[in-house]
Amino acid sequence: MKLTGVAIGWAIAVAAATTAADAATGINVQLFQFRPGTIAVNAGTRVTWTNHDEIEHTVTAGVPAKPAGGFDLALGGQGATASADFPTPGTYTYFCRRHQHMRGEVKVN
Ligand SMILES: [Cu+2]
Repeated sequence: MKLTGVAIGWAIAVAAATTAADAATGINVQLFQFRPGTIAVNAGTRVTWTNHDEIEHTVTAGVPAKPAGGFDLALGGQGATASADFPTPGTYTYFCRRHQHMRGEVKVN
């Protein structure tokens, strides 16, 4: 009984640590929005998008009139994830090719 309690406590601690890491470098795609819309990370960070919608989205560098070509990630449905590395400081705008009102920004320091 006591051992079970210890195991559960450990599992919760690991889950909390994982959530904190994801909050710093993760973006949720939900209800046709990138959340948060702007994220600030340090150079060299890998940013991961997670799709919570049942339909497909993309994470495409640039703006609809002028795709930047740096990345074009498919988020194939609910639960799909995709990542991009940001080695160079700058401001990187992105959008969804399927729903061009969906916009986001990664600020790399
Ligand atoms: Cu979309």
